[in-house]
Amino acid sequence: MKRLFCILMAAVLLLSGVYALGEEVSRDLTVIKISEIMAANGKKTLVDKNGESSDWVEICNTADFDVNIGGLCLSDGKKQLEKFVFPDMIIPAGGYIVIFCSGVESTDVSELHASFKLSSAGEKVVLSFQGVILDLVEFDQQVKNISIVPDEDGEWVQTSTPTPGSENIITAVE
Ligand SMILES: [Ca+2]
Ligand SMILES: [Ca+2]
Repeated sequence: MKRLFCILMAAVLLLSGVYALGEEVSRDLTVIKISEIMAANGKKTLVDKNGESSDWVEICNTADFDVNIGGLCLSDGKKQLEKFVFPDMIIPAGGYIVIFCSGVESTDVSELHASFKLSSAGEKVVLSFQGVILDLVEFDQQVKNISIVPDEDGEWVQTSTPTPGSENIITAVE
């Protein structure tokens, strides 16, 4: 009887462990936002693994829980939303990731590259999931080595302190 109890307890513990593991990573993609864009990267800020100063987009998990962003899509327009599809990967609570818009796609999570480029003359950045737009930023002519970020009211402004992969800092552009 005691042995049976032990087996039952082990099964309960195992099952609750599995449940907890499954529960840890959210699939609520609405908490993922576009947090920074640099469409005129001039090597001063960030270079990719090929040594190129590819433009980049930063996205942020605004929630206090981890999110698996697999299937989330990034594009430079509304006509074709699924230009880049994120692989299964987790953005920790409050975390940031960078996607290079180099034109040569790579879904290797160590360095993500989208198949499209951003025009420094102005374009859109669109985040979507299964055809539903979750976030969209439209920008006009960009200045070299200056990124754009949302201010506290959600208005997109220039900053002379780009922060790819980390919390934004807004400093005046001279
Ligand atoms: Ca483009
Ligand atoms: Ca940033």
